[in-house]
Amino acid sequence: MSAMRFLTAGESHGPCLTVVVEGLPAGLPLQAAVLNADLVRRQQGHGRGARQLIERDHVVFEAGVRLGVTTGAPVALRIENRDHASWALAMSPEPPDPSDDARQAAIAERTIARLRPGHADWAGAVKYGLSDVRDVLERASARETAARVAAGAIARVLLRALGIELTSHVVAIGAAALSPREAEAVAALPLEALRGAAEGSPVRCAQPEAAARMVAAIDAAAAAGTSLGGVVEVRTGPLPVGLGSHVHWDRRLDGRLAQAVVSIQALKGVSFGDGFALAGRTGQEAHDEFEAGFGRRSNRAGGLEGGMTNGQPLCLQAVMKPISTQARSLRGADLGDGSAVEAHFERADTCAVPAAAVVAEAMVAWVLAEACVEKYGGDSLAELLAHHAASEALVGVRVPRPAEDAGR
Ligand code: EPS
Repeated sequence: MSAMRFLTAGESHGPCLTVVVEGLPAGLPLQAAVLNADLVRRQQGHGRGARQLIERDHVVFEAGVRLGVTTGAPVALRIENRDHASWALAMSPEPPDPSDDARQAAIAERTIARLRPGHADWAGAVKYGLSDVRDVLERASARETAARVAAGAIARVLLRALGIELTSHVVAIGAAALSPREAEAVAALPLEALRGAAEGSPVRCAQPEAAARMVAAIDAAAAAGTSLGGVVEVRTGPLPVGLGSHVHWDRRLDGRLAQAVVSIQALKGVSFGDGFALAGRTGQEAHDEFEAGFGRRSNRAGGLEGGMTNGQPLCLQAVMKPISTQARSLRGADLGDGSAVEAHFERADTCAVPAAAVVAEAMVAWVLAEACVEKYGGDSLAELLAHHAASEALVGVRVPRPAEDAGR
């Protein structure tokens, strides 16, 4: 069992999202306001739909936090779905009541049979034997990413205590991408400056000219009744050496990060450092040469070698596909008889790439915090920090081999 874990529950239009976080050290300062700041960041971004005008995401702690700090018990929290007020009849856990006309009409109005290509609709309905696609959509929805961001915000508090910072920004939306020159300028920004530039942008892009092109691309897609995906990047400050491990497939940190990030709704791929561009280079051009004192001349590896952090900043990119729910519907199929119909459309985002950057940042924070708790251990924050300090003091100290001992 991993040192820390979190579970989420909740439907997009149910009463709330619920998060249970287990394995946190006691004594970690946790305040709703700190988590809420990340929830607000996730709700931002040009191209979001009308739903974000309804929601005011904020957490309510239900367990595990007392007087501003964790107690070591599981932390439970809730994020209200304000939109539930309009869905209470159709989303009720109570069985349908044929004598209640209003409720029957509300359920019928929310029932979905027209399958959307690209969504979980078809496979989910077949897998679980469901006759209403609503039961798939409600849980497959990216609304669940609000819960992930809350868990990631807790992870960030733990990382901060260890002196680890991270942020995210948008590299491309549709065909509007950072030019090579712009990408170079962004890569040269220190983490704080990158954070500031991304936070100030309507699309979390650190280059204003590229951001303007992205906004125009989103507007054009909205006018055309379609949607856009893109590429996001998560970057950290320097990390301790040796998070993760080379010794087994499921301990490799690159694999664990990839799983966590690709599990985000609509994210399709992940790369580290120079990523896919490495394929076209020679070995001379692909690696990060050492300087005297273990420094590096470059960070093409993105901070990971052999499935472990190497002390350089982590740099991860992820691609998001265009959202499958679109005003100009694709050809779908009827769940009942397979006949060709227009795919179902309901209110959706034109582009949620800026939000996906914040969610990817949360998942990366989670995996890094989990790896830190695993490496350093400790039931309280004080213990974890003491173990971390002891471990840092040992960097560069090697275990003597028996032969060396014998020779002494
Ligand atoms: C989503 C559909 C939309 C998005 C939702 C994800 O929901 P609705 O149908 O209620 O407008 O707004 O995202 C969120 C609610 C959110 O907070 O991110 C989907 O089908 O994935």
